Amino acid sequence: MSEALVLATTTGPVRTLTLNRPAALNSFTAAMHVQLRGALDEAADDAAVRCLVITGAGRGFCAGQDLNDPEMSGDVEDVVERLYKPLALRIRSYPVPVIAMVNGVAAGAGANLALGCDLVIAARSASFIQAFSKIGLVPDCGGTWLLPRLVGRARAIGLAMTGDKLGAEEAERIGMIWRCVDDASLQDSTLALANKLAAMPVKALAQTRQIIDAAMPMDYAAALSQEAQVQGGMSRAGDFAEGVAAFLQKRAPVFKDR
Ligand code: T3D
Repeated sequence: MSEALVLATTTGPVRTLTLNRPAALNSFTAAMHVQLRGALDEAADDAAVRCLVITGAGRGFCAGQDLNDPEMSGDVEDVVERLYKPLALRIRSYPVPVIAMVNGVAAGAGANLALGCDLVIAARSASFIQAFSKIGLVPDCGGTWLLPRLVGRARAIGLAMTGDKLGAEEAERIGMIWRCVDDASLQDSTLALANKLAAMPVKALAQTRQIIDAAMPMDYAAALSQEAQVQGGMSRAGDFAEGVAAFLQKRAPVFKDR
């Protein structure tokens, strides 16, 4: 049997995927990419999963590409195109909300994997490093798109050029991540957030992500038109009827769409 490089656990409606190469700070090999892709597909196909959490085993979240992996000496453009790009796109179009639970250092593609998730919750001891510049590369796994949108051009350029470590507290302060919490409460805080999202109309949450991203290059009128069109679709789905009925009947809603 092949080594479990990605562990999947389920707690109610929440599926947690744990990158599992702790001795190398969960850095990516081609094999780990394949297992992560399989685990993402499996969770997406499981109607009982209503929120996904991605985290790392041991003291790190993910140190990006494994610099010892034989893929490194191959065609790097092909590796990025074939492995990192589909991963980044998959998370950005996932059918349910995706939370990065950053338990430790997130470097290179590992940092941008986290930043591409819908919500990033990090332990106070965790950190983010755009490590690419230190080894003569440029940010990938979505970093060039994500960073300026999250923190503005000045900070994006500063972080990407210096490759300096940014602590979780500062990452929260500058709006790069959703929350920084005490290490001891990371798991509980994440599960509470994941359960909260899982109980919401997750189809509408996934659509919210889609249209916020799509609106980035649009003018105001185009964004308003997009909202009208997608709102029309959402209003015909079951969750809308349930949400309104629950409100009028003064009861808790039970959302099912995905
Ligand atoms: O195909 C392509 O390459 C294109 C794709 C590129 C995407 C990228 O992600 S490029 C960026 C790759 N990542 C890095 O450059 C980060 C390298 N790692 C570090 O700079 C440091 O490890 C950290 C700052 C992340 C953490 O430092 P520290 O002092 O807490 O830990 P450490 O001692 O450096 O690492 C612990 C172990 O993990 C160590 O192994 P050892 O000596 O105990 O056997 C170290 O070699 C290993 N490790 C950490 N990062 C990687 C790694 N092994 C392989 N690849 C890594 N990226």
